[in-house]
Amino acid sequence: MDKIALIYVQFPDSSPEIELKELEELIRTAQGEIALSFSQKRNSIDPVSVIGFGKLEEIKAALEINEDIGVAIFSCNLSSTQRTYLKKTLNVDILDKIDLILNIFALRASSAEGKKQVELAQLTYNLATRPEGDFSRQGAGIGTRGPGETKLEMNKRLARKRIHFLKQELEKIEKQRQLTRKKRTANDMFTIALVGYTNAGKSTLFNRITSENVYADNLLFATLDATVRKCVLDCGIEVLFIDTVGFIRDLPHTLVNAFKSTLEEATNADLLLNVCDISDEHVEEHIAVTEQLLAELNASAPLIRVYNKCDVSDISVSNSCANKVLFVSAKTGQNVDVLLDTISQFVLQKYAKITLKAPLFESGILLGKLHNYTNKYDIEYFDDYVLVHTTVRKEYVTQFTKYLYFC
Ligand SMILES: Nc1nc2c(ncn2[C@@H]2O[C@H](COP(=O)(O)OP(=O)(O)O)[C@@H](O)[C@H]2O)c(=O)[nH]1
Ligand SMILES: [Mg+2]
Repeated sequence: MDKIALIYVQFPDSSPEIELKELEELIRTAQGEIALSFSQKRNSIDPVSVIGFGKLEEIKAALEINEDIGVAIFSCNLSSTQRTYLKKTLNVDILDKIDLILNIFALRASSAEGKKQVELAQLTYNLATRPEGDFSRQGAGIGTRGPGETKLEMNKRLARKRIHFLKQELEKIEKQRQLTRKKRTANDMFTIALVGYTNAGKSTLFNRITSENVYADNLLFATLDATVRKCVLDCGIEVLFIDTVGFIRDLPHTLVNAFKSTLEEATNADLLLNVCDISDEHVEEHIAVTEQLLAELNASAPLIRVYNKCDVSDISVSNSCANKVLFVSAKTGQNVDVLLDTISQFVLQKYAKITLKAPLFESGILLGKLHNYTNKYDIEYFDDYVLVHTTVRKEYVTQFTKYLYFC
């Protein structure tokens, strides 16, 4: 965890409560810990000191006492001049909200394309907002994370070349994608992605669902990626749950492509849970934005709207929409069982219970083949044949036509 000083700048039209909550969530997601927090009301940003020279002195003094804080995050966008001055005065790394968001994307980008998108966005933003001397620092902590192979000593000239290269590469990938759509591999598990705005409660719901249905080898997944966990549903089928970064309020337009790359797992999911915060007055707008972007990304999986935080809301949302609607509380656990039942029903629609019959001498071949699709089956031995009871995705049933005894 990197220790952070958060500096929130409040303008006359700000909604401090919501904005601060979101910043805190973003910092947590970026694996940072807020050690000090400052807030300053301004009508406009000072072109040099951002928050005023007096306030800056106060922060400087506090940072001198708290030597373990290495990063200051400002809630407003910073120019090159401001960064230079702030860094010189405060003597810590200076980041703004966009840097923070890009850091999170860098952490989450997993595909080659996603990494390139994020690197492109980072380089473009850095070029526009950083002085030459403070240009490129790639490392492990907040503010220094990058997804690509960016050289440590990169300067602006190299950055422009790299941006040109990345754009060309991304164009190629885009053309390629139009030719080949991702094919499902045989042993792909059913995946369920939690999407929606930050602060809607995705991670809380993710933890509630996956900790109550923990699977023994979850640790394996946990070490690989804390945002993917394997569970066994009550219906007996193994599934993967994926937590996503989530939509960020007022996401700058320049980051949209990089943001989309963080949703790539979601676009391949078999089922989407659009987690919404029912206590947020903008909930309907959030739903619309989320579902529209998913459509743009060709995420064709069925979607369940999950209205979360029903413990703190007495709004009765109309059930008129065509999609399935569920009211839950990730915090108290209310209705989470109903949600899991609904998920099970979706999953079961995709799977078939089958019984296979093979002569004893062929049972090895049959099981070998079955292992490509599932590790869960019951086997009954008879004098000269075996019966194998199992569950596979419906589209694979035809692979076993020869042995099909009961379906
Ligand atoms: N009252 C209430 N608060 C919740 C509920 N679910 C999540 N929260 C809170 O909402 C905040 C954001 O939750 P989080 O899971 O981090 O949201 P995410 O950004 O969507 O992953 C946290 O402070 C949670 O404690 C809920 O069902 N009821
Ligand atoms: Mg989260």
